[in-house]
Formats: sequence, structure tokens, C-alpha cells
Amino acid sequence: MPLILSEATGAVLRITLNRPEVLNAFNLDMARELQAALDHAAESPAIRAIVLTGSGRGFCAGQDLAAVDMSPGAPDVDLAMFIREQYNPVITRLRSIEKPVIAAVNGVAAGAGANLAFACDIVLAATNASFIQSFTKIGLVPDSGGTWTLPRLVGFARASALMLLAEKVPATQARDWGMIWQVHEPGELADAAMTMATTMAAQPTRAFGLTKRLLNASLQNDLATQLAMEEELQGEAGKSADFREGVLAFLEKRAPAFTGR
Ligand code: T3D
Repeated sequence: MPLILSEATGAVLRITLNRPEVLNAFNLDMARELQAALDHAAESPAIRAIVLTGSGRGFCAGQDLAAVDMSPGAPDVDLAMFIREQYNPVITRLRSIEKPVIAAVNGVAAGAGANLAFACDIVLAATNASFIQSFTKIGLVPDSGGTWTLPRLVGFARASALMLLAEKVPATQARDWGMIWQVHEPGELADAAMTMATTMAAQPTRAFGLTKRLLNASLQNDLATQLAMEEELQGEAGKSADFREGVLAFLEKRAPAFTGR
């Protein structure tokens, strides 16, 4: 059984984590399949938006804890290797792929699973979904970019408490705190995510990619550097076919036909 399901509908690729019996917890094979699916999405010009979701009742329960050998006498596990091989490439790819990635969090998102969602561009969640920084419950530190994204999403005080207390945050609270964008009824989440992705895929996706590059950089840059980067990327956007089409469509009072070029 594939550990990742990839299904293209028009210009939208839906990627589904597919280990429902363990709430889509990560093992090395699933991480590698996810990396390959994201690489394919990045490289394929036909794909202009991505939805990331989970099968079954969970989104992702983080690291598969049964995959680590804790038997007496077993050698110490090299968790740095797990992080390097499994998680860092996925998080880096989600932030660097110049196409919108919408997380449809269909259930619990724990540990690396929560931070996987936060690395996406827009996070939708089912009303019965939840987010938990469960790392400290098992003596670990948050990873998968959580210590980078969460303070920026919710501020330092809330990020500290979320990580140190490891309390489960219901989707509505996550929305109210600015951790995620929207919540939907469980039966409506998949359609909401696909509708959003389909709409976005028909828009100026090249500009989305450049916007994402600016947003990524904005979190470190000072104003002068960011203004210079806006200048450069606006120059690039201004040469796109979509800019020309957008302006012409506006002036001609018709709907634009964007191509992502
Ligand atoms: O280790 C490294 O490589 C370093 C990297 C670390 C990154 C991390 O993500 S560390 C954090 C790892 N994840 C967790 O600690 C979460 C563990 N899971 C839970 O706390 C709970 O399962 C949940 C809060 C996520 C959900 O609770 P609940 O009550 O809805 O479901 P459940 O009954 O606990 O789980 C359902 C099944 O999934 C169950 O199997 P069973 O009994 O039906 O056969 C459970 O064992 C399995 N499962 C859930 N999470 C994991 C898992 N199996 C393996 N690994 C998991 N992470």
C-alpha cells in the first residue's frame, strides 16, 4: 500500500499521508515518499496548487514511535539523523516550493505532524481536529521547524506554553490564536480545501510563488532589505504574462485567464 497517495485533479495535486492505522505517523519510507511527491509537484508545470491532508481520522501523529528500537541493550538512536533525513527536507521543500500549499488538517496533528501543517501556506482544519506539540511528553524538543514557525504565528508567550505544556489545542482555538486560517465541518473540509486550491490554481501562481519568497524572507530581513527584495521581485512579476493579462482583463472588463507564466 502506498504510504503517500498523490492525486491530480486539473492543476491541483492532493497529497494524502496514508498510514491511517497509526494516525499517519511518519516512518522513513513515508517521509521519502512525501519528499518525492513534493519534488514532483515542484517540478511539474501542470501542478499549480497542492493540498496536503491525512487519511482516516488523523492528520499526522508525528514520528512513528514504534519505529525506534527501545529494546534493552539497543544502541542509542541517532535522532539527529531522523531529523536530517525525514523532516528537514520536507519542511524546507514546503517553504521553498513556489506554489501554494494548503493543509487540510482532518484530525489530530501531533509533534512533527503539527509542525508539518504549520509549514504550509494556508491551514484549514476540521472542527474536530487538534494540534499538539507533544515532543516534551516523550522527552524531546520540538522539531520540524516548530520553534521557528510557532513563535511567529502566535507570539513567544503562547509558543512557550504550547511547547512546554504540550496541551492539545482544538482547531477553533488554533484559529482564534492565528495558528491556522479557517475551520470547517468535518464533512466539508476536503471540499473546502479542494475548492480553495482549484481557485488558486487558476490565479497568477507565479506571483504566488514570488509572494511566498518574500514572506519567507520577511521574517529575517530588515525593512531596507525587504524593500529591495520587493523591488526586485516586483520587477520580475511585472515581466510575467499574468501581469499583462491581469491588467488587460481589468481594462477590458473581462475575467482574466491566468497561466502561471
Ligand atoms: O523520534 C524521532 O525520530 C525524532 C523526531 C520526532 C518528531 C516527533 O514527531 S516526536 C512526537 C511523536 N508523536 C507523539 O508523541 C504522538 C503520540 N501519539 C499520541 O499522543 C496520540 O496518539 C494522539 C494524541 C496523537 C492521538 O490520540 P488518540 O487517543 O486520538 O489516538 P490513539 O489511540 O492514541 O492512537 C491511535 C493508534 O495510533 C494507536 O494504535 P492502536 O492502539 O490502535 O494499535 C496508537 O498507538 C497509534 N499511534 C498514534 N500515534 C502514534 C502511533 N503509533 C506510532 N507512533 C505514533 N506517533
